[in-house]
Amino acid sequence: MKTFFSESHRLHFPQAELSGGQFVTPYERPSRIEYILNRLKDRQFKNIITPDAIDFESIRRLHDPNYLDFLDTAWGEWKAAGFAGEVIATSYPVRRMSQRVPNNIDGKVGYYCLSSETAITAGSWKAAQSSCASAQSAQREVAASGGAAFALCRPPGHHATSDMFGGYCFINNASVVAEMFRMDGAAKVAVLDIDFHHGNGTQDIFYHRDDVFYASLHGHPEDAFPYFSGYADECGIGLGEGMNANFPMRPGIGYDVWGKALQDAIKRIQDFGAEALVISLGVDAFKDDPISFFKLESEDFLRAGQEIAKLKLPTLFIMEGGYAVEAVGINTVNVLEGYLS
Ligand code: 5XA
Ligand code: ZN
Repeated sequence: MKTFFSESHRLHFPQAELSGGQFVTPYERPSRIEYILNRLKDRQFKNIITPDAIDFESIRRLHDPNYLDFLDTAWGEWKAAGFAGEVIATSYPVRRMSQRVPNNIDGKVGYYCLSSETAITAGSWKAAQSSCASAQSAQREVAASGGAAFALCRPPGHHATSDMFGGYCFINNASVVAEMFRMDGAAKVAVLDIDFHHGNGTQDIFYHRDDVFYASLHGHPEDAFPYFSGYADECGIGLGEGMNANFPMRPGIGYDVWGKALQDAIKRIQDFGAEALVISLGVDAFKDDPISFFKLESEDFLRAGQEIAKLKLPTLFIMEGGYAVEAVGINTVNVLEGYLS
C-alpha cells in the first residue's frame, strides 16, 4: 500500500494549546508524524510518496469561499492588528447573537472557528493545504488502482465544517476525497470515521445528501469533544435522512463494545451500497490516549483493519487524530496491516 505524505506539515506547529485552562504543548504536534513514518518504514510500507500540488476544485465544492479567504489572510490580518501571539478565537457568535462577519480579525476568527484549542500560525494554511494535497494524491491512486492507499495527513480534517476550523482541523480532507470519488463517477461513497472524536465537520458537510453515507464511532457528546454533535439521533436531513449513523459510546469501553459498533457501522455501509470507502483513521480510541477515554489495545487496531477489509471496497485511509505519540505509529500501521492481512 502506498503512503502519501508532505513534509510541509511542519509549517503548522502552534507554540501552545489552550487545554484545561492552561497553555500546554499542543497534543497535535509534528512528532506524531515521525512515529508513524518510522513504523511504516519498519513494517515494509516503504513506498512513501510526496503529493502533487493541491487542486482547489473539490475543496471549493465543499468549503465556503469566504472561509478559504479567511484561512489565507488570517495570519497577516492578525499581525497587522498588532497582536503578538498566535491567532486564537475568544469571542463566538453563540445563541441569539448576530451571525454577521466582523471586520476586525479578533471577531472574524471567532466567526470562522468552533473551538479555541486550535491556533493559526504563520504556516498553518500552507500546512493544511499540504495535508489535503496528500489526501487528494492518495485518492487519485485509489481511483486509478481500485485498491487502497494511506494519506498521512497533518493537520487532520474531520472537525472542519464548510466554514469553521477547530479541533486541530482546517480543511476537511476526508470530505474532499469523498467528493472526488463522486466527481470520478462513484455513485455512492461512504466515510467511516473511527477516530475517538465525532467528525462533526464531515457529518455537517454531507448531512443533507444521499450520495455520501457517514458513519462514526466516538465518545458520547455528553462526555467528549466536540460536545455539540454526534448523538445517535442525528440521522441526516431531507434527501440525507438515514445517511448518517452515529455510534456514541461511554467512557471506559473496550473492543467488545467498540468492535460491535464497528460491525454495525460496516453493515450500514454494506446496505447503503457504497462503491468507494474513506476511512477517517484516528487512533485516539487507544487506552493510553491523553485526551480520550476508550480502552482499545494496540492489537484491536489490527482487528479493526480486518473488519474494514471485509467491505472489499476501494479504500482510502485518511489520518486524523491519535496523541499517545509512542504508540501512534504502531496503532496506525496495525489498522493498515490488519486491512492487508
Ligand atoms: O479527532 N479530533 C481530535 O483529536 C481533536 C480533539 C480536540 C479536543 N479539544
Ligand atoms: Zn480525535
